[in-house]
Amino acid sequence: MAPLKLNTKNLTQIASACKNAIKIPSYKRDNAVKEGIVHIGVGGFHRAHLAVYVDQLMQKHGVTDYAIAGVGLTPFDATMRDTLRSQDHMYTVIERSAKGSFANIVGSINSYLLAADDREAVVAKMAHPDTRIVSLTITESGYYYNENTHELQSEHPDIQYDLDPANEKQPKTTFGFLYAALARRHAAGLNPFTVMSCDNMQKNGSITRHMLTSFAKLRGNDQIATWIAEKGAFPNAMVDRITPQTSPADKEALKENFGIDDAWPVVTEPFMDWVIEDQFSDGRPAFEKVGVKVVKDVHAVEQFEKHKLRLLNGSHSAIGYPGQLAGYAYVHEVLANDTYRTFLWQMMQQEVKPSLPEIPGVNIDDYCKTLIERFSNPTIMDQLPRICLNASGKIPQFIMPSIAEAIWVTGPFRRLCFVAAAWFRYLHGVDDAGNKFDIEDPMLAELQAKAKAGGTDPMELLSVKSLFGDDLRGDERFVKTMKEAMEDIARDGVLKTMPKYVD
Ligand code: CS2
Repeated sequence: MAPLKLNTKNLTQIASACKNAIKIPSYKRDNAVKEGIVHIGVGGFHRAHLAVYVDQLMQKHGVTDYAIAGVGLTPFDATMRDTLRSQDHMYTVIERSAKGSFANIVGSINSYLLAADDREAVVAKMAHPDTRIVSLTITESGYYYNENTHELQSEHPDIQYDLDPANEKQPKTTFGFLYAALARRHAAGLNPFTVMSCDNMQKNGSITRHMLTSFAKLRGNDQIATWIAEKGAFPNAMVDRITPQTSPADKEALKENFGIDDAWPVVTEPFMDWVIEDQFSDGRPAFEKVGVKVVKDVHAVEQFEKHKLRLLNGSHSAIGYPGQLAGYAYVHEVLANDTYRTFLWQMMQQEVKPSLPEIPGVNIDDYCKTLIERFSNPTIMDQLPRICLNASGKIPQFIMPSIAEAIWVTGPFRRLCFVAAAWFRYLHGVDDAGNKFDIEDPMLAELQAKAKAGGTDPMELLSVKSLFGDDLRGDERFVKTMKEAMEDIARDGVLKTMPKYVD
């Protein structure tokens, strides 16, 4: 039988055609529900994470007030708009592991707005009384956060544009939209919505709070800035689910195995996790009913964030940059190399673990073992270029803090330096076999010029203060280790060099 196009009309037929081996939404949608969450940045991760938790709330717990209105801020999001509209905003989540492939159709995204189509409509949606939460997956660069000063990049042309009162109805950045909508809610006597960051950043909520209140102050509106600071809520959170980019083969497999024609399904691992601080300014759904850890103690959240960012995302960087130089394409391929796997294990155990806080009930060694298993999952085909994307927002978050803490306690850090050195080499855009590859990074032009000027001397790149601050450059042991790793990689390549970094 020909595959059935995913849409509301075909839903029951899809379920019966695959003998109900697929979960479909049986809850109310469209005008029968309220859109309590507006989400900016509907990509693979959001569709495999928050939207799945909300789907479970709607499916199993009869929640009707927190359906999601998706928002896309970039022109590239037009494809997501068209795809979702053509499928009544539904899509398939395919979970893959050694146990097999499981498909769920998710219906928690109820509508979608592309900012470029109508910016005012996005502001109005956020300002609507039904909206209780605005959630974000806008990547590190979407926060305009200066890692060195910890302040908003107020000179950035996008922020400058949004700070001009003449543009208040036509914002460009997340903060422009949040500010315009919150000012409108303030005038209407509503509560501020909760701004819920779902990005991989230590203290993601606190950073969002600081960036937004700084924006409001610079906008010259102290009253709104104070109202946001006092009445607003910005929960910190640790989010986790490995979600590769969807490939054409994934769409074909869905047609073949489940008879579903979905223009943009999501492939992910079975594992998912979310720890969030219980700070909400205008209500929230009972996330804990679907397995989310909603915790009162902000320090506990920060500890979970630290574990996850430094062990999972840090290891991903260690797989990504050296792995791409070595010519690998997928995460599981890297893990199949014994030396490389040992390198990762020793980096986590000897160089990252010592600076991590103990969390009651969490065994770090078990956590590391689970990570090795998750990375080794060959069925999800997680792409190295995905892991390597936007490194300037990742290395300072995932690798440098572990190095800085190892420096303070004179602990070991040469493997972490190897990863940073591999990134510096990666910035040349050529792998160890001489093959060119593409790099996506908002700071690419500046960083690539410095990588080329520096050669095997790390000082050129380490002088980028917004990424590395001022302190690291002054540590002789660190600079020497970086230089050695850069020379090793330049001379012999990653795979020949790696045994030197394994005990
Ligand atoms: C990855 C993350 O892009 C990256 O750097 O490490 O997307 C990672 O897959 C998720 O954070 C897993 O929760």
